[in-house]
Amino acid sequence: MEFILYEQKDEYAIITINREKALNALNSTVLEELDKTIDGVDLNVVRCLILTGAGQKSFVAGADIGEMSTLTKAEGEAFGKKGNDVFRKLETLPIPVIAAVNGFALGGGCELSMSCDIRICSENAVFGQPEVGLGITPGFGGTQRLARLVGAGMAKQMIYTARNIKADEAYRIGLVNAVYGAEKDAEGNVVKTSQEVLMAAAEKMAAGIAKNAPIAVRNCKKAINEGLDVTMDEAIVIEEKLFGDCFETEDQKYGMAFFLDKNKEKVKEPFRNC
Ligand code: DAK
Repeated sequence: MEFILYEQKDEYAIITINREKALNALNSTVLEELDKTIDGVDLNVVRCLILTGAGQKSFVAGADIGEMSTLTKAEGEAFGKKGNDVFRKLETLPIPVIAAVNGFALGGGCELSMSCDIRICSENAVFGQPEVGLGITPGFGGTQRLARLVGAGMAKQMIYTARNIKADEAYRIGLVNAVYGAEKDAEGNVVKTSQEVLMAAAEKMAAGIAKNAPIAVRNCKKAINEGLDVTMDEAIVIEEKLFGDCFETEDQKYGMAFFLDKNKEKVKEPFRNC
């Protein structure tokens, strides 16, 4: 792969968009490689994914403006479909995906982070949908996912004004769950950069998710995603079915038996994905 790094660490894995010279902007090759990488994730082993960008400066600074600038209407549509398909694949992937946003998340970069289940960021992160300043609308689901995440009013403001927001504001409006700063010693020297602190937090969260019963976690993702698209009455039925689906699994039997077991000396065994 030219632009994607993939590292599997026990039961979670890290996908890094590695096109640092262009601030990890998404061209066709990046999108194709990302698609192939997601297809290659071994879902029998990997229980959580982290998605990040290479370098200290940028998660993804958007779709590649150079490549887009000469597209015809038909090519623009094809490019949009390529992006939308891979973003939707991430969103509906059975396992959770954490976006670790280390810098610019603009346009397609903000949209990519929003197709992940959870967003956390470093203190230098910048989010925005600058498309109307380029003469286009957000094309990778930005108008839809941003409105669902932060509400229509705030999404409209961000999209119509094309104004970028910093990490603290992204946190305040609920676009990210946490912001991580650099770790400093008593003299104020940086011991760990904000990106290192961010990645450590992302890995800790991924490992924590991976420790939980995999079928239950997957069913939670499905229930939340599918439930948000339907009425509450329908959503509750979706939840009921996925709740019922957990019963008779080895993990449900073991998880409950462990809780009921009064022998507190016992160490909880890992869930086995069955
Ligand atoms: N595309 C291509 N190259 C980019 C890029 C991008 N989005 N962003 C940065 N780069 C490149 C720069 O051209 C520069 O390359 P060299 O000149 O060194 O060769 C290098 O990365 C470093 O960037 P800067 O020199 O500009 O770095 P600064 O620190 O000065 O500024 C910046 C950083 C992030 C503020 C600035 O680079 C910037 O404003 N970048 C563009 C951000 C942006 O507007 N992003 C949104 C793109 S629009 C569609 C589907 C989806 C979309 C559209 C259509 N369809 C359905 C068809 C999505 C659209 C977008 O994402």
